[in-house]
Amino acid sequence: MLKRITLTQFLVSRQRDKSLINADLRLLIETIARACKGISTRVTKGALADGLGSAATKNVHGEAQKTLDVLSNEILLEANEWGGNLAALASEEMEDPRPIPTHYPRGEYLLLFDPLDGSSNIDVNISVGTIFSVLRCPKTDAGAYCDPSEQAFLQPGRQQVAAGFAVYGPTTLFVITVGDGVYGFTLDRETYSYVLTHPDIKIPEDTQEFAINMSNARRWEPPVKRYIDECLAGSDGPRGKDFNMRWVASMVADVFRVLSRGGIFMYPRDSKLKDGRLRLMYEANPMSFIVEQAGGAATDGTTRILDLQPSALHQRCAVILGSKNEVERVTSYHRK
Ligand code: AFP
Repeated sequence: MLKRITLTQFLVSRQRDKSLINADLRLLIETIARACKGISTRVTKGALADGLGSAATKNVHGEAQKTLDVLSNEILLEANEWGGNLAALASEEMEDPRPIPTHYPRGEYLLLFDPLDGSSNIDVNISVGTIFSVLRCPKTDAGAYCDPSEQAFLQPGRQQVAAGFAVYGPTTLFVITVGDGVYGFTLDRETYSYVLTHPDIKIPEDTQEFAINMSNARRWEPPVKRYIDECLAGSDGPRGKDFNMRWVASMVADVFRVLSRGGIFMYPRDSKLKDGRLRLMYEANPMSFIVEQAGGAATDGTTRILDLQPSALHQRCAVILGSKNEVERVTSYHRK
């Protein structure tokens, strides 16, 4: 039986043997992974823990019910504020970045996350997840860390030093990259440690599977409509092969499927969502870093997502990512 290695052993190897990460970044990733165990436990309890529903409900103690989004956000904030490796945190659930409290030491990294992505699927028992992205806090000319304001976060995705996501599904998976490929870990619920089960994930360059919310079809721009129509035409059409479709409406689940067996995931801009739906800083950027590290591609239709210069923390962008040859085809249609 192949001896499985744990997330900690994997990170120590990246720190000690490859000098790819330092102790602070290793602690950060381990802390996020541990927080995701806590979120996984709450998600898995579901209705048993009154974890569903909106914040308007009351739990058995008559306390104001918090949604899982808010709870997940709090779990990640509390886990990450004391480590001394972060200057600030930013979350989909918080309008402004949260500087590390002054009674804790600050460090060189900026952490961004979507604490519970796909949360509209919670009540219907479909996989959800957590997405995170790590940047370095810029320094002043004097070498001091900049004030971790929103401006400090507005770096293109190619500046990321690490990214990852958890999927709370039939198994709890933790997928990361620190710049030398993509590695997937499964939470062993007997030992409660993450075990490497998907080493060096690679996305097939071709696919016959697309993921898009078809209910938006009437709003798509011509290049997207052309691409999907050609997939739907199948073997009788210009592609000469049949295509399958999947749409979980949880980005973490759709992206993990693309990592596992290829595919193209699309949330394009359209006549209603003129900037797309997904958030650049803590959904598109981390997922694009991961997809590129697995040999795939990620654009907004015309530009590599990791090259987009952000202008606002919560800005949205179009996302077309996955099997390289398909993403390049869609991007070429946008350029014609
Ligand atoms: P929620 O977190 O509001 O459920 O949105 C999930 C998401 O941001 C992303 O995970 C999905 O890919 C996408 O939105 C689903 O969007 P549609 O509901 O429009 O299909």
